[in-house]
Amino acid sequence: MSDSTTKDNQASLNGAEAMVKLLEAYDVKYIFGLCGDTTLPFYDALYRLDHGITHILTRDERSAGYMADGYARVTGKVGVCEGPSGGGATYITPGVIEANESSISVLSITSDVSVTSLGKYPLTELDQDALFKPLTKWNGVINHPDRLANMVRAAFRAMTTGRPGAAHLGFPFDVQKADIKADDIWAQAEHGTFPSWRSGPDPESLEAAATAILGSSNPVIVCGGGVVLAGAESVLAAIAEHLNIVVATTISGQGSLADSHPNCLGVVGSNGGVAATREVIDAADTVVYLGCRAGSVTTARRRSPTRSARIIHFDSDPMAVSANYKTDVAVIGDLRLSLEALLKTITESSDNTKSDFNGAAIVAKAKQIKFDEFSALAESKQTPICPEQVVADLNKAAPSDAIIVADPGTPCPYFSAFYQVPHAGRHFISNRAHGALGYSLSAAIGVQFGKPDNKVFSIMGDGSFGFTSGELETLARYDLPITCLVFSNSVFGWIKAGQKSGFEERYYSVDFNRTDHAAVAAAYGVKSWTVSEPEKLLEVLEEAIAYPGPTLVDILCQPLQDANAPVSEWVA
Ligand SMILES: Cc1ncc(C[n+]2csc(CCOP(=O)(O)OP(=O)(O)O)c2C)c(N)n1
Ligand SMILES: [Mg+2]
Repeated sequence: MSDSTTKDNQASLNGAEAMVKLLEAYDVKYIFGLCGDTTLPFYDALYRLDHGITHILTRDERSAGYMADGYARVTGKVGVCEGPSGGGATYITPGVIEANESSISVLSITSDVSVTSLGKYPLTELDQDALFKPLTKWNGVINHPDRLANMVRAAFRAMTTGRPGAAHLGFPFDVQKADIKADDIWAQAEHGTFPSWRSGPDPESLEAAATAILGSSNPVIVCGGGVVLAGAESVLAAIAEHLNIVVATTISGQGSLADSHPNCLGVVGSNGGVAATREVIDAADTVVYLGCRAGSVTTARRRSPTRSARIIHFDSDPMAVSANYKTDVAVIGDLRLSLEALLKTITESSDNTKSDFNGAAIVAKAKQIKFDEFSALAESKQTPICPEQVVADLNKAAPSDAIIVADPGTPCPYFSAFYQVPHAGRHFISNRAHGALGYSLSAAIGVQFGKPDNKVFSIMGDGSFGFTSGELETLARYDLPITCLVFSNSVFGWIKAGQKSGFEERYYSVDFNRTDHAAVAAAYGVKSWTVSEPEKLLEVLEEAIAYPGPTLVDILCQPLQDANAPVSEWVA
């Protein structure tokens, strides 16, 4: 890059170069994206400058968004994706909205037609401002070079402070080529990670929460994604142990406490919850939500907990509190700061007689019932292979540092309910905001770039495979040692299960042909296996995990509508 030093020393640089320098200043290490005409100056700046950023070429902008999301979830750094004007901008949107609704900091940059050509019908013209407005926490098209640096800083500030979220910057072709003053290139560095600029709770609300919890007879904690997001796992464990209280989670809240922790009840709600764990929530006189929206799936459409339970809700976003349940005590603030303050308050409380809520015993009883039923099926060796066996065998074969990325369909409820991770932290990821099929492979790729030393799995249904198979090329090109599992059942099984349970088995437009997923993977250069015999599964999984490159295991599986799925409602 011979001219990069010369350019770096100039008093002005062009817009594309300024963007690269700003991203570098925010310590961005990866950009996931796909090229286009209006992006040429930006790519040229990435080519010429010396910046320490690696561009990961994807095969679809949807994947770029999901990769940035997966990367951000495991690193706590802002994930960056990019695509071109028009089709690239419209294709990148699913990852942006998924990240935004999941409180994950993802910056999407889409190039745009020149500001001066607007209204003259240039190819790919699109009102990007309007498109991204409902999908992001903050968005804007950089319509003047003088606004560039400030808008980039605003995007990072918005993404990482308060409730984290996604941002979009439209980047017109002529602004990429326009002159920018070098002295405007600076970053507020702490906005490269999230959550940043944490703020603590009102001490009075905290006192009220502590008093309400200690005054309960049968309280439970339900954690959403906020605990892991805030890095509050160890203080939560200390609270759980001090109070011996039951800790349940939502699907997104997995990892708040290790699955092996005696107080960890596991996932509750209509997807991933089972009757035995739901009973624990229904029996609670107080439910303490931590960083949780208490939405339709978590609460089984507002039936669990019951309306009579007292609700205490901790969240950094006041809009999530009291959205579904009248709330007795709201504690608004960063989860880690709030829980640290709560721990201090309850350990200093004189009312220590009430600080044993018998949680470990309640959890042990419910889990015994849940896993007795699960193990019988997992060990049944029935054909087609039942999802229980897939979870159990992977749990046996996978290393304990594994990170599982699961698509909707069979993977999400089964892995949420039954896969046991012996550590707290981000070991399970699923796209719970919109649940779009085809998320997991790309998100797993982003995860692997963020956590190069962890074993990463993408678990998908065959419907999801159809959405994402092009990205097997990316997997092969970067030679990432991710193992993909496909639940092959030749059906959009989740929907068929809904037709079975709610529409008297009037099966309509849900079945499709079997694809030889292993052959498709092999064609992309991914080592693959097909498994139809239950006795072979564990051995193949072990072989796939030991293989140093990308692998895929295609499993002929019991269709979801016939399985004993941990799902109580098929319509969320
Ligand atoms: C993009 C998108 N379109 C439609 C849906 C609705 N949907 C939810 S689950 C599901 C079926 C999933 O099928 P598959 O991936 O084969 O998994 P299975 O249920 O068969 O295990 C569908 C169509 C969705 N979640 N995302
Ligand atoms: Mg299927």
